[in-house]
Amino acid sequence: MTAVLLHDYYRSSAAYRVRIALNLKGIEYERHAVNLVEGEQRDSGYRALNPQGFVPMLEIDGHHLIQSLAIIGYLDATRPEPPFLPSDLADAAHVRAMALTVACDIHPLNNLRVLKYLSRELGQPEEARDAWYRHWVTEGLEALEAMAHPGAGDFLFGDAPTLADICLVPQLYNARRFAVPITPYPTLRRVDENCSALGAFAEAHPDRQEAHA
Ligand SMILES: N[C@@H](CCC(=O)N[C@@H](CS)C(=O)NCC(=O)O)C(=O)O
Repeated sequence: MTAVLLHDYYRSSAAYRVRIALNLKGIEYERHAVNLVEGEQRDSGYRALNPQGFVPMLEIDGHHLIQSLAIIGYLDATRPEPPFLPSDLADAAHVRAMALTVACDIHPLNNLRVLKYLSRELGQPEEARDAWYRHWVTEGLEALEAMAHPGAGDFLFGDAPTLADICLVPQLYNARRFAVPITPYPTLRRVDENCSALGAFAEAHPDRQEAHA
């Protein structure tokens, strides 16, 4: 069988999601580090396969897959165990809503290229850029804490990790990295701790990646 190859960057939270998903499914993979700081994502060879020039990109089953949630959806559809969504459709919609709160409403406002645009093109000082970052993370995490509260068990929904946890853990890693307080979110912190106790999450952590690139 052809090797599974993940194009990623150790600190990319979108790539971190895919590392967790691959580990939870027990899929062995190799890593190709794309150094975002050095602009390797803009190389023409890479962009020919991924026109957005982002990580992650996953080579699997003869495909080049992009967009972390699309990749994770493919993994869940082709390798159903353990499932990333509950079987009840309304519960699954709730788990997806929590995942999308992170992936669509927090992360896109705060990733590197957006922060760079604020500084370079819009001439915003560092304090304004940091305030922007904190504002959107805080607003998103507050909502997520409220969404999680009724259905959370050991994880954001029930007692097994789902797509929502796969998105939560990298986002909290980012929040800590940029010194956004997370003490107001007891459910999110407890779930994050439970996730981190699992090998699949722990081994996906940026500090555990061999090449820090
Ligand atoms: N929605 C995309 C987001 C991917 C994304 O923003 N990746 C960032 C790293 S977290 C990236 O590659 N940035 C490269 C750049 O800004 O040039 C996904 O979920 O895969």
